[in-house]
Amino acid sequence: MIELKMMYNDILEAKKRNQKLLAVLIDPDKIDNNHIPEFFRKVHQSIITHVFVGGSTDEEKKMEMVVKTIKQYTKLPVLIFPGSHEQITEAADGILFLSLLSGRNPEYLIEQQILSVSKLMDTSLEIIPTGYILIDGDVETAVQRVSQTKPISQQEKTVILHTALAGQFSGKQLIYLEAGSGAKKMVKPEIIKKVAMKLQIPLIVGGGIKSKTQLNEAFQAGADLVVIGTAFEENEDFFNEIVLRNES
Ligand code: 1GP
Repeated sequence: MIELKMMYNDILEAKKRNQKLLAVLIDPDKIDNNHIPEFFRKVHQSIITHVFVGGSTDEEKKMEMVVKTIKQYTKLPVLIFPGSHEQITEAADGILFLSLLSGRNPEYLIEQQILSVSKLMDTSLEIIPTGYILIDGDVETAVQRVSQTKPISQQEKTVILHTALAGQFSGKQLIYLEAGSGAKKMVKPEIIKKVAMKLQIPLIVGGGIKSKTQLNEAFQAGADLVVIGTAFEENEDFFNEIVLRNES
């Protein structure tokens, strides 16, 4: 079978054109299915380009239902961002196939990946190998609790850079610098810049980004795609604030 990597190619093309991408992260545990149509009306009025769905946990097993509903209301690419293999659903367009490179827990480096193969081997989901790097956002995040790994301190800039490059050299197609959902501090722009200057593959940045100024800082520092979840959950008017691109 010839593998068509359409979504990944679009991300690469956007990077070449320096066109910045923005994903809304939807946590199936936190969204009410009935609210999805209204939520997407706002998404479509904003500069959102991608929809990520997932969370560290999916306690009510709502992932598939939420993704199916989202697919009814948007043509934006929907990628799952799973906290475990149990969250994988074919209803999405693709999956960020994550390895938690900042941690030393084999469960999230390879075990969950092996457990997901029975669902993924015959799937039409586009699989995008992603190096996931948890960085200290000044609060204990769900990723930290669930994965039982420690984030890398924002002081350890060289370790962060080398972890990202080790991911690229191992064949990851994306690197995700993650301060964790609800982080008090986003990944510092100087860290984003240091990684972006050396990395050749697209760079995703997320966690704790709550204002248009922070969003622009992340983009200017070199993030190709920014992920925002909590700020939209807490205030959907934020979609209006980010309608226009180059305004701070
Ligand atoms: C979490 O990076 C995402 O995986 C988004 O974080 O919820 O803090 O925006 P926030």
